[in-house]
Amino acid sequence: MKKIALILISVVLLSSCNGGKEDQPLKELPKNPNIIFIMSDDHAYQAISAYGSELIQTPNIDRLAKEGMLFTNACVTNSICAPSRATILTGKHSHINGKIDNRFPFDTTQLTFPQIFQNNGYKTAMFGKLHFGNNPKGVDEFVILPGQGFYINPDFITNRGDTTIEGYVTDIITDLSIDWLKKESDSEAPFMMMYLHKAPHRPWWPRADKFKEFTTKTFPEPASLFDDYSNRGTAAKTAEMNLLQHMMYSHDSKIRPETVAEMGEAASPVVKEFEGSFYAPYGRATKEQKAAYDPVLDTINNYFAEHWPTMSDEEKMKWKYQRYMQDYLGTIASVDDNVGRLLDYLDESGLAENTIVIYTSDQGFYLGEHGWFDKRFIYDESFKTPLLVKWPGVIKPGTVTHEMVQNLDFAQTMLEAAGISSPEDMQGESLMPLLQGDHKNWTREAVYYHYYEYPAVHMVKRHYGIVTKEFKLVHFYHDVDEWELYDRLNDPHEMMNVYADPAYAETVEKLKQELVQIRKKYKDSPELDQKFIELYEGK
Ligand code: SGN
Ligand code: CA
Repeated sequence: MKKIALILISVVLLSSCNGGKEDQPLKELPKNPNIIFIMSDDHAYQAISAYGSELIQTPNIDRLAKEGMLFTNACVTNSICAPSRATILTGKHSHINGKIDNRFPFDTTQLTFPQIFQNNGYKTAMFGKLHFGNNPKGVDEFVILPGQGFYINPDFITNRGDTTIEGYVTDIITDLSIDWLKKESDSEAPFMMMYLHKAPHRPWWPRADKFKEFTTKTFPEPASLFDDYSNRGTAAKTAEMNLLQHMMYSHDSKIRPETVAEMGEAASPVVKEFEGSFYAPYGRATKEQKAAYDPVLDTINNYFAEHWPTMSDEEKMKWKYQRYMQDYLGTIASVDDNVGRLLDYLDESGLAENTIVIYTSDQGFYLGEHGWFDKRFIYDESFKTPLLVKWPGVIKPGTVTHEMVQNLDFAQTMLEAAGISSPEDMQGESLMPLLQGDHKNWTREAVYYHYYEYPAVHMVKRHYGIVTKEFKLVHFYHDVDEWELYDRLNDPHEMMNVYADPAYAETVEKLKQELVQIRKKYKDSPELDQKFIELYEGK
């Protein structure tokens, strides 16, 4: 608690334009800035110390906040991987770019922002996880993971064919990125590089040394770990992302299938799980790599075999939460180290001075809040996403902004920063006024959200909503017809749906009208909702 208070005080002291609408005189922008767009996969803001995390220190990611701007209300349009990436690439909502979920193909005839950079004389590259397609457009060079990719000795798709690289995925993606920067440093042209981590995506396999280090740690539990979803709707109650019920012992908590089998009848519900998948990541390791994981796996497995048969549900939940955090955060420790490596290279090479560095995630994630893992919901932990931006000479160091910004805005922001005009049909807003401290030119009051992937893994029902700094109005329109309203200022953990509370009747009325307007503005409609349901059902 004390740590958070100190961080917040220092952040407030450092930031003069925090909420206060004082404008700085606008400086002339540096010409042809380089851009490094860093995105990790499923990195919750609750796991970044610049956001006041009680779980982990991320000193390197924090450097971006110290030297630049931290956004406390950055969010996504659709909290799931491939749709988030499609929104970032096209600057359009899912219902317009067509990539509504992880299953539908991405229409590659669409214009994406890297193509625009390339057409305007930028050198471009992409390293790491894209999630879809095998030939991203607009990048001179790419080395990307097929689909989700692997943590250990991953396969890659490149412009020159497929390859497998021995080592740990987060280190490899960084090596590839730094090598490219070194190679490009003689070039006169500016660059736009996408440096995209697989980590901390499930199944969480840290590098062996981090695995060893993090399994000795104990983490504070979130207040809502044992949430019973009372005062919420059907969607929260029927989602399949509860640690106790849906997190898998073998796939997630790293109990060897043999350990589970040894427990015989007592473990029968556990045996029914998707146990074989333990060996999909681990099985890729070499003999030497396995030898580094094995002693830690032995300790975890011995503890499980001894204690699991007599554990209460409460004890199982607590144990699963600790195992989850140890592995999830262990993968993040590598992300932070590697971001540090990249920032050091920029400093040493002199590139830092004219390079914009952006750090974000494809969405947020639940770290046991509401008893959950995964994402998808419009509730804050998955709706919001980390966003930190450093731009020497333009962004005032140590600035914090609470404005509502979205991944929808990224393409237009990067293009404007580079002095390139954006296509008219992009739907975001450039964040340049915020980056430059020019608040009077930032007028957005609300953002729009729409999630589609249902029925599917984790069973989160379709919903759309409008979010302002004060309120969140949500409509679960498929399977059920339920509305939810959250008072973001008085109930920041979203434990109480006040939609039916008469005290909020006027707010509901007003927000419903605004929701109709914002859906119109972004060209979403009941007809499109229906079309996507039918497409999904194969009609
Ligand atoms: C996998 C995960 C799910 C996750 C989806 C989507 N299971 O199916 O837990 O919700 O990806 O994630 S696992 O087999 O990887 O453990 S997304 O980030 O790609 O949208
Ligand atoms: Ca993701």
